[in-house]
Amino acid sequence: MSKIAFKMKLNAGFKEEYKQRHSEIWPELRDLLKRKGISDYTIFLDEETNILFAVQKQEGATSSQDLSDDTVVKKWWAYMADIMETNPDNSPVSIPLTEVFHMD
Ligand code: RM4
Repeated sequence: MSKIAFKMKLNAGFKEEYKQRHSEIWPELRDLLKRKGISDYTIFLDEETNILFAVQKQEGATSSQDLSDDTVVKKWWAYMADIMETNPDNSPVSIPLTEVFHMD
């Protein structure tokens, strides 16, 4: 089990919408992430910069951002694309972050 982190960018003014949509995350997306070994997944927002900081545990080498071939993920990314910085395929621009400290 490893822990990874990455950042994404939220369009200004969409904090509440982002929270609302995630509070109603699709069960099929949640199930897919779990099946792919992803857990303990939290996203934080820096309200000053609109940077989203995601942290998650993964059982293998697959993160939530590696699932672009999955139909459910494609639909979710298309759903979220209007309020996030995205790539041409609607995937959120995701920048891996480097762990510099950890304490159990
Ligand atoms: C985020 C982004 C990520 C997804 C989570 C559930 O806004 O779309 O790729 O894993 O939602």
